[in-house]
Amino acid sequence: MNEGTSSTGRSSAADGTPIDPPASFVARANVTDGSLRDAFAERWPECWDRAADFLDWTSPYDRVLDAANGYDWFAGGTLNASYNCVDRHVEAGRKSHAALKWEGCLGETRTYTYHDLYREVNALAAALRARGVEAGDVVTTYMPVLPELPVTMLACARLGAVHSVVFAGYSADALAMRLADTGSTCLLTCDGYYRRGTAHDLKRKADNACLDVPQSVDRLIVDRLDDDRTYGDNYVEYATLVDEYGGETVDPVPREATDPLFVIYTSGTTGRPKAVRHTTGGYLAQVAWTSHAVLDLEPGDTHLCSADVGWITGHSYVVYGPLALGATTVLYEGTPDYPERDHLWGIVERNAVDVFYTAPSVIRAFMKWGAEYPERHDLSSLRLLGTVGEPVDETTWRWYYDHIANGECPIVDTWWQTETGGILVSTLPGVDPMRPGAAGPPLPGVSADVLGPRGTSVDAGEAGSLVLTRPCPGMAVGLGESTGEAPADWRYVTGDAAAVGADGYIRLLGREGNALNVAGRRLGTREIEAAIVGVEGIAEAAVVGVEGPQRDTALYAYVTPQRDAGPVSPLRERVREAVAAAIGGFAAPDVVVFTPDLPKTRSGKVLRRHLRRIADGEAVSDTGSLRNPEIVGELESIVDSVS
Ligand code: 6R9
Repeated sequence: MNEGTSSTGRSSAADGTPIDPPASFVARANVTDGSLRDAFAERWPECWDRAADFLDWTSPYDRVLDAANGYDWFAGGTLNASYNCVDRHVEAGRKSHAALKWEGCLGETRTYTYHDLYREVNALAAALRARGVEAGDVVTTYMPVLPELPVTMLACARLGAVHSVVFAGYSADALAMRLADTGSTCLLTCDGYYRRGTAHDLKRKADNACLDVPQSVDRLIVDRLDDDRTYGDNYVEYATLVDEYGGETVDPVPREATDPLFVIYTSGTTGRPKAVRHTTGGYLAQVAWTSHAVLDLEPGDTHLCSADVGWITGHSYVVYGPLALGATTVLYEGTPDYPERDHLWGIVERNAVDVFYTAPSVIRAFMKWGAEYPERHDLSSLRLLGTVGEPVDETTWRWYYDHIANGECPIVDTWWQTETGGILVSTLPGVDPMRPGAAGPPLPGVSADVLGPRGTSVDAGEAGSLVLTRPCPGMAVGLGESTGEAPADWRYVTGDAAAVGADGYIRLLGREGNALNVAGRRLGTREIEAAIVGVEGIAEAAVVGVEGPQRDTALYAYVTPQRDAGPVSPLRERVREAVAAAIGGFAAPDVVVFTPDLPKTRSGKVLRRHLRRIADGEAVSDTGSLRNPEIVGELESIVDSVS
């Protein structure tokens, strides 16, 4: 199926030359105006009204950007996100169109039309209101990818409550920290979930987390496992409430554009995750606009974003972006290779998916398993493919283009962060040529620069630090800073290393500081280290990410046991368990290296770049600044023997 069927220049990029978007795509793309970047630049910041136009406002905003009071986008305007994602599509006569399609881990399917979604969001909002939830309150969710999760997010938005979605892979401790930090007094969770066909308990983790927080928490529970378990007095069943309040409607509460829509925690540079707050107007405008301009979604399209709703990618491009535009969003609960390695492609075929958005690590896994799995399926419904979360190496890009795009769909390599809310760097798929390995130019209205150590722009092609030089509507509250006159001197240091080519395309080179991206998930090395040094018998730990040949990242933990700790082999498991307990199993290090010492400067700073090189098998030459240079040779031989 994939051989010789296309004349769209499948192999033309072998030498790094750009690939034009296929003409068949351009002919029907949402954005085909090549002068859009210039047009936005001339009218900045007013240009962002184009994004706001994708929303229905209860009352119009006074100004696109008010820099006097921090950075208030669409100040004075009011709107409701639930109205924008649900009601207006029902009112426009699209009530019988599918809003959500869900595929469960056991092969179950559920479809919610926009009308079904309207009913359930209203019923749950009525139930939450009756339980005391008001505008501004924080409601926490802790569940896997079930339809009840977006329903809850939208029910919160309807009331003006702020949601805090906690990824179900996080541990009880991680949930407790988030509950305590927001002071949230309402939690929606589920009894458990299936992974690779096996049931896992979630309620026990939720119970433990609630025991660990000062406030009392009202708990609602979804029955996912459908077993005989009873939940006890602390829980009310989601289904019972939705039944009881079925048929009730709740008027969407108008929110200021600058009011928070949700809070999400992400790894920062410290040992503790940080709370990132996103606004109702600016965030929703940015995700709706980028879903239109970059993901090319239209009402009636079916979109599959493989991210878990618990991450920002799921918030923006499983839930808010596609639903704001009236598209159909496909949620899948499982893993790409269960029950078989063609599982995702089966979902694409069964749902005639138009746009597919995933992480490079997922594509690399498919590449390893082989082209026979996608070849089992008719993928001809696909129109556009996207990647996010990590750099894509050229080999992976080309495999995606040849075997999934069949040379007929453009690929957008989209760069953005939890903090930016939506995509900021990408090609416009109907306008810009693709350059495998480079994400693309900044989107219209977005300004970025790559700075060297002295804070000045580096030459084309040189590596430096990626800095955003203008704020965007989707950015988190309080992001960046102004050194002089705002917004002209506004800067946000992204923490990513990058280089810009003479063509203006940004090539991402990886994280600079203590945050890592492993399989598309953001992890803080400081958080992992904090968990490891909590293990009895361990004195010190340093965690680094090491890039593999295809730009996938492996986690190495260098661990120094206390002198009297005894044999180290039992410690290895304890290290992994401690990380699983503090954060979640997905954050456990791939390699644990025990060492009598860590390479340190005279002032006692651990030199992580040496540790990275050692893990990479590269020679460390610049040991001059070390207090203990002899440890380098020792570590090289230890790593040699464990990895
Ligand atoms: C959306 C998301 C953000 C970090 C970011 C960068 C990396 C994201 C990328 C990319 C290269 C891309 N990243 N997109 N690197 N190319 N297209 O992933 O948010 O979890 O906060 O991670 O992911 O390092 O700084 P988040």
